[in-house]
Amino acid sequence: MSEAIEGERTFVDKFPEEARLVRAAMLGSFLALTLGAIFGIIQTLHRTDVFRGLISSAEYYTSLTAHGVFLALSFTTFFLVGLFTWAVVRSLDRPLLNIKITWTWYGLMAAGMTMTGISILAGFTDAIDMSADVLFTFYAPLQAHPLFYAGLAVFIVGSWIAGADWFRTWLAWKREHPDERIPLQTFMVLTTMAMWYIASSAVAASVLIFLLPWSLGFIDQVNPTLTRTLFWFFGHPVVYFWLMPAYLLWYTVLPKIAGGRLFSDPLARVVFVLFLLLSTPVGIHHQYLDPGIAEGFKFISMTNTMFLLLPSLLTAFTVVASVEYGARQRGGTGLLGWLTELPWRKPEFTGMMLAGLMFAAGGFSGMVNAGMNINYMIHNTIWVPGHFHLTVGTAVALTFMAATYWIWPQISNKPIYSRSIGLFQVVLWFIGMALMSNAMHAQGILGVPRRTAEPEYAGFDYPAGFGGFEELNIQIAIGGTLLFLSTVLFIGNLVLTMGNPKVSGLAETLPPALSGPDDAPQVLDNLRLWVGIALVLVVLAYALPLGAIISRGGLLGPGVGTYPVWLIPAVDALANVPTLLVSAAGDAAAVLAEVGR
Ligand code: HEM
Ligand SMILES: [Cu+2]
Repeated sequence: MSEAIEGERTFVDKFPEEARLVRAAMLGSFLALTLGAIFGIIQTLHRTDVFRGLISSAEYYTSLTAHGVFLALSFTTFFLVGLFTWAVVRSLDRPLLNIKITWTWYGLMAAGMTMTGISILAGFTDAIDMSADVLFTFYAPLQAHPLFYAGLAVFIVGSWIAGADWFRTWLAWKREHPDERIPLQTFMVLTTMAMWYIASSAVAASVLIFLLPWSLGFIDQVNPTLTRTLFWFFGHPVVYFWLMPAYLLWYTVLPKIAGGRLFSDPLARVVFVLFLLLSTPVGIHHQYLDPGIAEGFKFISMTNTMFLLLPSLLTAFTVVASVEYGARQRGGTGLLGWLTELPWRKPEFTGMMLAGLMFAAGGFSGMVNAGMNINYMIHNTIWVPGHFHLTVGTAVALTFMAATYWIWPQISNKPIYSRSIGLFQVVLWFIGMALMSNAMHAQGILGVPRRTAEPEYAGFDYPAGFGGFEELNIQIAIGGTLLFLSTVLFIGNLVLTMGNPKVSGLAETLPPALSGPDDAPQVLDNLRLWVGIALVLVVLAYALPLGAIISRGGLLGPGVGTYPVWLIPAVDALANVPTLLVSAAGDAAAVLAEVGR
């Protein structure tokens, strides 16, 4: 069944240096996954009161911070920088410009995440006077050790250099191929990174200008509404930063595994451009309940959010059409009969399909989150983790795990240790998540809070509905346990794979799309235009709310003026500059007049 051709060169044969980097990035990602899953099972058993012996309830928040940071920020980002490196080098068919720069950004990202990780984990011991139990959203006035923020800054700078590395490689390719369209995978990487530069600039500003100086004691307070708004300016598009690599796999790899070809290259380009344009000006939809932001701005953000549905619906259509084409190529017929012709025994296929299915469910609960009025019903309840374990926790995480079964042999020349365990593992994730996430949604509707070590309150009973609080707790605990076991199987399988001997004949090629890039209007490849429009939309969505937040709450909180106290001498000096210039000009004129006489 495999279309691997004996003798054809794999990615690692062609680009050994780049393959090493891709492996290192993915291993970093899987280390974060392992740590995150350990905290995941600990906190699941803790909050459901199945087992509270491992951590105290105060330490719950350290565990939750570690879980959020290691999984949402570290696991996802390390995997995607590996994937993007593979995608750029593979689709341009040329090596990166300077592998030393590549290792530099990898080193910065790894160092940054290590710094942040240490600051969080130190919270478990009294031996070191350091903690960062601020959760992955690090809202002020919760304050972490400076190492936490410094690590985040270093991590983000590393990711910026990574983006520059891929842009430079593409520019070099473009000089060699002046009249060609940007290859689809590279196009996807570049649009994603353009979005990432816009989005991450806000969180970098929040960390470097406010939170880091504040935790170092240089400034006394910050404006919490401002730092939260800057966080969510980044916090919404970051979900597309995780999702777009999964889309890259669904568009370019999944159809091939299904035995077909991508249905439409132009449509895929349109989707990525739409994400670049629409994912940033919507972050305020995470702040529907924040005071200090006018309702009108929240309403605009909600409207923009609804537009974001479009590229996801386009994706559902294109990906399903491509898979159906593959099934029909393999002899599938009938309205739904073609489904039986799909390669369900391949973990990479089944994993990605189940991930896509869960994403659809996540889309529905996401619509509830996005509606300004129904959001009030589920805000800050366990419904919200129920939602994003379907999206980032499955659509993204399960796609990445499934893709590993396909990509790892090509970046290492080692066949997967056991593909049957792989298949079992992805199905187990699906079942575990169906249980855990469904029960979280149901508990949320009963009003059970998220981010709470002991959500059962003395003398208070939650209303019953879809099963009571206790019954749903059991479902969450069983689901979480299955997820943890699935992670153990994934990591174990990979470790055993690394011990396999190298073989040849593992190469896989990606076929061109049915409707190729030449059918796409040239303007789609005009990245400058799209970045320009994206920036205009950001200004339209954020200039007024940010202005209002700063004028009402002060740049550094109420009563602290509009700039940091430690900047006062510099600002005073700057304020004097015009006066000095005018008097200097006056003096000069007088001298000139004297000379001229
Ligand atoms: C091993 C499987 C997993 C288990 C058992 C698990 C369990 C949980 C539970 C029970 C919570 C809610 C805690 C609370 O609000 O009190 C939670 C929160 C969270 N999970 Fe997971 N999870 C798993 C995998 C993942 C994955 C793969 C991701 C992302 C890629 C993820 C990202 C998050 C995030 C971002 C939070 C929110 C943290 C916060 O509120 O600050 N989880 N997880
Ligand atoms: Cu959002």
